Amino acid sequence: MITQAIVRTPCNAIINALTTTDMGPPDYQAALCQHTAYINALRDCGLDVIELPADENFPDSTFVEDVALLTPQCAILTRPGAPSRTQEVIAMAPVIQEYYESVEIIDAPGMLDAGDILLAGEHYYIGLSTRTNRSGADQLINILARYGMSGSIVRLNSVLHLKTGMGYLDHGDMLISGEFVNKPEFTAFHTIPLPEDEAAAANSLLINGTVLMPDGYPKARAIVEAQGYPVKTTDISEFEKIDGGISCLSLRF
Ligand code: CIR
Repeated sequence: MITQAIVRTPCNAIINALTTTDMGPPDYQAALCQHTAYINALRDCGLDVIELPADENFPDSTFVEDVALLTPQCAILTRPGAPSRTQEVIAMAPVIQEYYESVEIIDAPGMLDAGDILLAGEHYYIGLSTRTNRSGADQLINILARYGMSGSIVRLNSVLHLKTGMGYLDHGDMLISGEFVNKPEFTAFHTIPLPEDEAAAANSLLINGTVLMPDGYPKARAIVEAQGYPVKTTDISEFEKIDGGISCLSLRF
C-alpha cells in the first residue's frame, strides 16, 4: 500500500520550463491552483502529502518524479538528463534520506529521468530517451539486482519519457498509446490502447485502488472505468503545456 507522496510547489520560473509543445507557457497562478487540487486528489486517495517549497533555481522542479525512484527496498537518486535539471537532485537528497535507510545514486556519465521508469507488477521497465542513456539504465538495473529486483530496457522513438505514453494499473492491465501499441516487450500484459487524441491520459496512476487521471479525456476515462476501476480526475492542463503528466508531479511510496 502506498501511504505518502512528495510534491514540490511550482515556482514562478515555471514559465521558463522545458517543453516540446507549442501550447505556450503555463499561467503561474492557474498552475498553483491546479497543484493544490492535485495534492487534494492525492489526499483523497489516502496519501499523506509532504509539500516541499518552490525552488526558483529550477523551472521544472515541480516535476519531482524525475529525480528519484522510490522502491520498497531502497531509493535511487537519479541524474536527470536535461542540463537544467541535473542539479534538482541535490535539494531532494536530504528529503529522501529522511525516509529511506538505503539511498543509491546514479553517477555520470549516466543520465536517468525517473519519468522513464515504469513499475509493472514486480518489474521495472526503463525507457532509453533523450533524458535516459544506456549507462543510466544499466546502473539502475545493477542497483535493482543488488536489492533483489529486476529491470529491463525499452527503446523509445518519439515520446519524451516512457511514462508519457503508458501507465500500469493492476492485474496486468497496462494503458498504452502511440508507439507502445504492439510493442513486443508488453505483449504478455493486458494492454489497453487509448485513442490517439487522448494518449496523454495513458499517464495515469493507480493509487490504493483508485485511478487518478488527468481531466479532459472522457474516452480514456470511460475505457478505464469499463475495466472496473474507480476513477478520479484532476485538471493538470497548465502542466501539460510543459510536458507534465499525472505521475510527474509526485513521488509516491
Ligand atoms: C521536462 O521537460 O523535464 C519537464 N518540462 C516535464 C517533465 C515531465 N516529467 C515526467 O514525465 N516524469
